[in-house]
Amino acid sequence: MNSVSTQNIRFRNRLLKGVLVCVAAVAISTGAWAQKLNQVAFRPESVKRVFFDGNLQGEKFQIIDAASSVVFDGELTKSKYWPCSGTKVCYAEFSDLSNVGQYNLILANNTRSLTFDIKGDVYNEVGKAMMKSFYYARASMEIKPVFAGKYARPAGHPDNQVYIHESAASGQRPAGSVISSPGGWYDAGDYNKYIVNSGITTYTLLHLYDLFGDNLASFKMNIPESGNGLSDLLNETIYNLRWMLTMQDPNDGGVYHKLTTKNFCGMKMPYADNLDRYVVMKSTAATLDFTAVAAKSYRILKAYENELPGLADSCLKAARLAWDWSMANPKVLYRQPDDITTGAYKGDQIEDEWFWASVEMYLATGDSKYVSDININKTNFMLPQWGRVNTLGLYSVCTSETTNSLKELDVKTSKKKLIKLADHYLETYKHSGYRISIDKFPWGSNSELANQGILLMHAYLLTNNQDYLEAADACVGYILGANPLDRCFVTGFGNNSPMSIHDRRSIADGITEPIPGLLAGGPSKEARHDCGEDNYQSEFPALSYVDMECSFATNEIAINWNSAATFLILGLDAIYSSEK
Ligand code: 9MR
Repeated sequence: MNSVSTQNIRFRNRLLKGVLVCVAAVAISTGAWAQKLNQVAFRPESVKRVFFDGNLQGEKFQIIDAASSVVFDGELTKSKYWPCSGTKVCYAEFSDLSNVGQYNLILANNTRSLTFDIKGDVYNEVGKAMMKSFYYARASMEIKPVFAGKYARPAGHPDNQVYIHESAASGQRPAGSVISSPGGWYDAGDYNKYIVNSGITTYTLLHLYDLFGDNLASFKMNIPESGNGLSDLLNETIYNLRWMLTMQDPNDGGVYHKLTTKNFCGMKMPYADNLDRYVVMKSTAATLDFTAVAAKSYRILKAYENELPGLADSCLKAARLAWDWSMANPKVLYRQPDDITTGAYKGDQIEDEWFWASVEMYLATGDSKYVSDININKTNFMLPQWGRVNTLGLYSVCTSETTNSLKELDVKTSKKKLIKLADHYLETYKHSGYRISIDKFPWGSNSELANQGILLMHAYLLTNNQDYLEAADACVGYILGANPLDRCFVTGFGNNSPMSIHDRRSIADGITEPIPGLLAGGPSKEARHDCGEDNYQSEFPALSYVDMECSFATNEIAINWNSAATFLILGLDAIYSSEK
């Protein structure tokens, strides 16, 4: 920490007079050049930056604690243009300041002052709320006041009478016949349930537990299963896993791509949507994603045979059956039937699903037949997203306890590949005006960023290089408010978070505040027709966001997005806690 000189004390005394006035002014300042920072609180170990208008470059700043002592003095960096926002930005950095407390930051010219907190349990608090959001999204179950307070609601979508759609018809299950497929989470702002997206979501949460189980063993979040001896992270994830298992046709092992109404329902509460629901077409992508998740579940849940009798074995059995179906149907691509208009989650390229499933089957069984076609060296690994999943397999390989005995998968090369992918994002982070690893803004850009954070965190775990950890942590700062929109993207946190998310429950429940702990998709230029171009005030991708219910392109929520941010924030919490 910088030392406090006499000169600085004089400087502080001059500025202190203006502190209270400035703090009040800042609270109402929402101008384009207001400071941007994590609006919730920094963790003591976090990278701590406050971003300002580039014209302020080089200005001196001081940080004053609650006892009015100057605890840090520094200088704003040189300003730099960030093409994603079309703005020049500079920042105050005070990462070395690590004592818990409330502080004021004051600029030398006395034009700006702001308060911020450093709090030990802040990541745990936000991460827990983000994980709890999955409980609120449970289908087929009443959400009770004792667990949900004002967000309690009657059960919706029992899904015990689901029709086999024509596209999914088979000998034993002809079109129009009925199956039961209750439970699971609603995908997003809509009430449908999609295996592909459930796949990456469930894996992400299972993998979080896999890596940080010691820290998360006693994780509690007041849900019906709390206190049953298992971490609530597992309890909640298993709610969706059990639904996924019902999506497999036991007659042949194939897995339905989705369970859905024919069209999106109106903006109503779950119990008010009584449209018929169908399972639609078995696809290889869905079946392979299912295989990977079921195999990973087996590995994790076999330690809990007493608490969950038979579940791990059922998962392995289901995984084998799904694998066999995929071998017999290696490239059945999802094609949206003409009478269905809900989310497609389709892709034409499924080598990455094959990679992921192969690796997870190998790790679950030790049988090398599953990886005989794998060539790590020749595989082009991609940042994870629902349609790009090979790096999920790479995570499992690089962090598996059995890693040293893997002969078929070259673990050394696997680690090199992971680090190479992470280096791309680390470089972007280092050179970015906003000190952030994202420079492209697809639909769900906040989740893209959270997945970059997860990748960077893995690189840190493999190398112990603090640069990766810092870049991962910057992703949390951005999500909590250190972004050009001055927006904390998690509902219920910060002083400027989304109030009008595209989420049927939050729209229809008559409660002003949206369900807490939900990550808004974030800026993107991909589908700006949703609210009409005129509502988007900027052509710059990082500013292309609107807090309006109509904005499914930028203000929707989704389980895969929430799981990525949950991993990032709870993972960092675990790393920081264990480094103490
Ligand atoms: O997250 C999905 C995004 O990558 C796609 O570009 C987009 C259009 O196909 O769909 C997004 O997923 C939506 C899904 O199709 C239906 N439920 C809501 C999801 C989030 O918008």
